[in-house]
Amino acid sequence: MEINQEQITAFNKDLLVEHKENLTQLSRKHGNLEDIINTISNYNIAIPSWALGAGGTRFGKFGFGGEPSNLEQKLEDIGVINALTKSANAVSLHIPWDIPKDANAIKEKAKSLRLHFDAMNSNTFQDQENQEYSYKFGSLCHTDKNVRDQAVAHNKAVIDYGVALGSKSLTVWLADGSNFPGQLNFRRAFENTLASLKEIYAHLPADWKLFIEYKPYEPNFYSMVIQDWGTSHMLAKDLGKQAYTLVDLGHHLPNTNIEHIVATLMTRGMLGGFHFNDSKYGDDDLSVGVMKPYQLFLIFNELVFGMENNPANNPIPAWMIDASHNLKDPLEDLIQSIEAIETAYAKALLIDQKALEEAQLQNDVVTAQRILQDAFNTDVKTILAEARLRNNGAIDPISAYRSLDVRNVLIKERGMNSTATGL
Ligand code: PSV
Ligand code: MN
Repeated sequence: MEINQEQITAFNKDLLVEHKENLTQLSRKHGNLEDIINTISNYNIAIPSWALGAGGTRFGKFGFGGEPSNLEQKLEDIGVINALTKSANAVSLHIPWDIPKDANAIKEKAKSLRLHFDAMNSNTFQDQENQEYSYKFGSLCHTDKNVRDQAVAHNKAVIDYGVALGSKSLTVWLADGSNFPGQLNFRRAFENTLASLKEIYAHLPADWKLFIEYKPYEPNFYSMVIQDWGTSHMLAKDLGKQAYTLVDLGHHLPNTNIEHIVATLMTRGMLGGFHFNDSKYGDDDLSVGVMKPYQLFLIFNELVFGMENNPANNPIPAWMIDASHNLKDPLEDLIQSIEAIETAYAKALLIDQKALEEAQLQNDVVTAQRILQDAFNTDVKTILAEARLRNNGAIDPISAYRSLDVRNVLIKERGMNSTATGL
């Protein structure tokens, strides 16, 4: 299914007058909003190819019909999200879940939907059919060189797929670790991982980046080889200039000050990638902003500050939604996540940075808090709607999705029992 411009324009028609009134009112209160609207309208977040089907837990999976059963259909679904939000112009592929059989044809398909390929993701956390060695006891860290070599070769192949598609980065997330004390020698596992990563790094084209993701626990519950940002940072530093740390919001122990980590990494120009999701307990992968919107806003405050004050040349991070669960229609879920991300971003852009600095220099804690909370408490729905409108997107994407009856159209096209590859 493809959504055309006439459908969006027709949908917007009834909402236009009220929207313009809201915009005038908001501008009267906050002054010129042009810069913020422009920043939001230029902002895009990659959609992972594994988030378009029904997510599951280890206890079960509930289908909802019309799931994309191949990569072409996944691209079409992202095309739908992008047509409505104008904020999702890229896909992040997971290999081998989504191997492009004909790279040129897939590239053309993406181009026709005005999409491109963001970071590639390798997978050495599951065994695949016909795979010679098992990853049961790790991959890049494994005690057996044959296993490490196989995992390195897989990552190199993922880079090659990415080159064919025009991607420019590889994200490595390892499940490697241990469940029981004594199972693994921490230092040997770290050194093996570094040596394996060096081989992968040597295969990177000169204009590529390597993102190293960390996670404190799960699927291993005693130790993870890359457990935290410090470990990721050490590895990236040892690899070279093309390697960076990737922050996934769900990959922290409860109450970790993630905004502080973001600030510290950006001070050294080391924040390369960002995975959005939300959680209450662990790596829950819930829709963005559903649990801790104030934390997300504080994180965006650091991201905005880091992008505007950037002596260490931190690249613009590769943004991706990494959420997946088993209740909502994933397309609606992704649209809600995009809106939550942009809401936090727009609110952070509203912060009066000069006044905040002044309050900090004066140690005026009360004013500093007020500046942040005033921005956070501003309703920015209208800013987001205007940003979308200027790109010919929908004023209200979820309502547009429902009024166009997208899910039922997809069910008619693909049937009730189609299933997507992924988690
Ligand atoms: C691991 O929890 C993770 O966040 C990594 O980014 C994976 O690639 C992704 O989820 C999907 O498994
Ligand atoms: Mn992730």
